[in-house]
Amino acid sequence: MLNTARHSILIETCPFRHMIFSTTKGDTMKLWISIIVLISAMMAQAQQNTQPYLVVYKEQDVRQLRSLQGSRLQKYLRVQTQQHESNLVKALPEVRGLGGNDGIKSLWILGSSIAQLNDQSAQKVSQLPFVRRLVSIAGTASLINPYRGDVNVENTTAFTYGLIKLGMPDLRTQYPQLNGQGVRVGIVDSGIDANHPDLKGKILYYKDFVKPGSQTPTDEIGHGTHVAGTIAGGNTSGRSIGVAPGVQMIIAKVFGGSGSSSREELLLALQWMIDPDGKPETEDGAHIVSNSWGYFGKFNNKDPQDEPFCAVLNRMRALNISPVFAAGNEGPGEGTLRIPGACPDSFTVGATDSSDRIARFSSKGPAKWKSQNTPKPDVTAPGVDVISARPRGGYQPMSGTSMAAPHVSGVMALMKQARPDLTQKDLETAVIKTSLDLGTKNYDMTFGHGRVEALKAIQSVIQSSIF
Ligand SMILES: [Ca+2]
Ligand SMILES: [Ca+2]
Repeated sequence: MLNTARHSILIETCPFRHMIFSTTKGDTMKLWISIIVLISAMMAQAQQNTQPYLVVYKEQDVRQLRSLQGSRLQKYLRVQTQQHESNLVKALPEVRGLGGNDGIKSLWILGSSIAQLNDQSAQKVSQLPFVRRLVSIAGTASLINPYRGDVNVENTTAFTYGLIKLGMPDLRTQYPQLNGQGVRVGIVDSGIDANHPDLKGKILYYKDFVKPGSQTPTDEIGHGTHVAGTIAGGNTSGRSIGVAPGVQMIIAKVFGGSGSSSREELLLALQWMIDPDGKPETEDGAHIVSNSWGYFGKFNNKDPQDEPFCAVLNRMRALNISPVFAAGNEGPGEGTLRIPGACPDSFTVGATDSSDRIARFSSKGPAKWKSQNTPKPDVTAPGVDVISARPRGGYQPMSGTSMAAPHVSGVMALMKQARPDLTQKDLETAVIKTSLDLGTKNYDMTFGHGRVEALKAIQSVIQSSIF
């Protein structure tokens, strides 16, 4: 509310004051409203010129940072980032609120903040002594759009063909207690139908990045529900659709009806998976994060350490989290991977069909970075005509590497339950070593190390034959 003194100063300094005093009270009000609208429009214009940047702070003790892992690393990064953030706001208070948001957002996992900056403020921030550099994170990423699966795909067996390929019927017989219980799997996707009979009661946390604050799980396009079904779905229909029906899911809804999202929200969603309740002292983060999205484009002008998503995946590994990513549906050409599936720290999955042939659409390696070619994908899994859950009940077939990745996330969950003492990296190594070699002998850029075998992977860690 304006007090009288301030009101009079505003009028005295207003360039339109003569007009104000020569008009009636009603006209004065209209004029003021016009001025406010004009100023708002000008401010909006200025804000439109902002773009999201990663403000990367200088690390105070690089040696200490490299020596830390797990919760100690998390604590160190949070404290350091918080200190830098308060220094940033002290030095340049105007940074807070630029671009119309509530202020800068902490991306502590990278010792960074996300800030909306215009050219002028970006220049100022980059010159602060505690800022290492600014990285633009403008742009979007999209769900890896599935192909509609064959509606005539057989639907009478007790397991989907994908689960049969992995060896799940025998696994369930030999290890009936293995269902992923006690393991937390994160899914960054289009949300979920939380009331689907095969998924009900399995959501530990849900966060809506599309409509912040919305508590009710939703999924407009069905992609996230399908992925969740392959990881955690039960068998209420009489057929098992999920690899690990006992897991608890941590759902980040980042993709709305358009299937596209800002990179900023995706970085924040990956970070949220580490500490969903916002309390670092409670260990409630995801052990595995399943991702069926990415962005496609040339990235041979940079190296992974300069790509924020690759840097986040590297930190997730240091926190003992497996980031599983779909390779992309841009095959069959070589070098067609999406980011983050192309990042060295991604556990990247291509798609096969019911005859163990590569899906034509499955993206192939290598990941062509500026100074290195990274061999990808790591493995393949069933991804053609996969039947899984559909929003509002029921089931539907979909095809894509989006459908292959959750099979692998589910297998990792079973392994984590069987051997919680092993690191995620150990479990991935076991998945690789026990996969079925396809295509040319040994590793190739089409099938990776091979098509995943759940039963063999479990046997290898339980018997510790490779550790
Ligand atoms: Ca926590
Ligand atoms: Ca091979």
